[in-house]
Amino acid sequence: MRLDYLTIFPDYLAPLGLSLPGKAQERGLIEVHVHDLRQWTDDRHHTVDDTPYGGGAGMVMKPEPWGEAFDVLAIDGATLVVTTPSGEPFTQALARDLATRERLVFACGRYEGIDQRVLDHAAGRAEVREVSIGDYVLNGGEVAALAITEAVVRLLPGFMGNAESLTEESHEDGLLEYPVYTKPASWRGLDVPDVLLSGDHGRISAWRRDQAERRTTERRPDLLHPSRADSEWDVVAAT
Ligand code: 6GU
Repeated sequence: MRLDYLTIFPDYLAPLGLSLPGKAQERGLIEVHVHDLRQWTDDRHHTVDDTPYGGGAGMVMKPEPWGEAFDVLAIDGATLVVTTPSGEPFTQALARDLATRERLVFACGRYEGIDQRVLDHAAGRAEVREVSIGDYVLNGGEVAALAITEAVVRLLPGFMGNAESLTEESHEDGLLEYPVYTKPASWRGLDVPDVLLSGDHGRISAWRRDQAERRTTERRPDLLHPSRADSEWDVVAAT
């Protein structure tokens, strides 16, 4: 898989050379290219933003540097991941989908967003996915691109040493993960639940399933009842 990153803060993406993506690069599973968007500006100040048409607060990223970047990088046929708080939610399902692509190009937005024509233009030559990593606002898309990269790269065939840990973890079965324990069996007056020391694999499985369901009910009821997660939108839509 080839990964390109377009950003005005290339240093922000330095962690790509570390830990997980770093290992994947050493193993030849991925090839990483980070690009400073300002190299595709032509004015003395390397301007990448301008005031919004129609007025309003903040600045908008200008289309021209993006267009130059897309041409030079020949994004045709790639999947363009645009990180933005107004994107579709990033999920494990989307991570699995992106892990099947040969080339991902990340466009990391800053300021109030990227001129819409950049996305409309790119849609004619690449698959454009505007993606958000959660309902909160970051200053820019770089940290989101790192998070998406890590979730995708660890799914690449041949990456993980232990394929079982991929299927057993949170979200792969639609539930949060059960609590885990290791030695010692007693620590600071706190004991590991007896069932885990019982050696009875049937009881252990049942206990873990129950714990996962309790946790999910408590912390993420939306995962168990997706339609109820929409109900607050029904109120908004009705007004
Ligand atoms: Cl992808 N970008 C920014 N700037 N903020 C976010 C985000 C992305 N996802 C959640 N908040």
